Amino acid sequence: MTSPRRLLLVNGPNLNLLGTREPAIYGTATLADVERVTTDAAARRGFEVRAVQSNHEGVLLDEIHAARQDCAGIVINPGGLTHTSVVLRDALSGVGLPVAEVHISDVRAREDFRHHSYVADVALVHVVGEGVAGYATAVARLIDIITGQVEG
Ligand code: CA2
Repeated sequence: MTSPRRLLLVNGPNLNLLGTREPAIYGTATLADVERVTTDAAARRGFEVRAVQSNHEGVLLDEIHAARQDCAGIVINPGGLTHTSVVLRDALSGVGLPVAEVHISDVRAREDFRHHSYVADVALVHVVGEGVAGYATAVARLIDIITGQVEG
């Protein structure tokens, strides 16, 4: 079967609050802006995007599992689950799709507890601290891997 030209975009807990608070850390863009930036970047390469945001870990797991059926890769900002969730990591590893991990803020320059990511070593692409534009970077790098233009 040929690889579907579709990506799953996953935004984790609290990212629905983007643009409403903490602009010094996360900027002023909203979740809708994030989804548009991601969708436009994918469209430039002929891919579509299915976007999900949830504050419930189980919903995110179900969406990741379902992506096996019809997606070629996953772009994920796991939010705070980045630093806590073995089950999210296991889901990503379990579906076997290429993963790009995105963080809007520079987690390396923030509190110590944000320095560890359970997702990092199951992701092939890491984009940190580029703001919302980082989602477009992640899409481009992930599609390069999916289409075989860069080794994963
Ligand atoms: O920098 C990122 O993208 C993060 O994944 C965002 C998470 C944070 O826990 C990670 O350490 C880094 C938090 C998302 C919450 O976003 C908010 C946005 C506006 C107001 C409140 C929360």
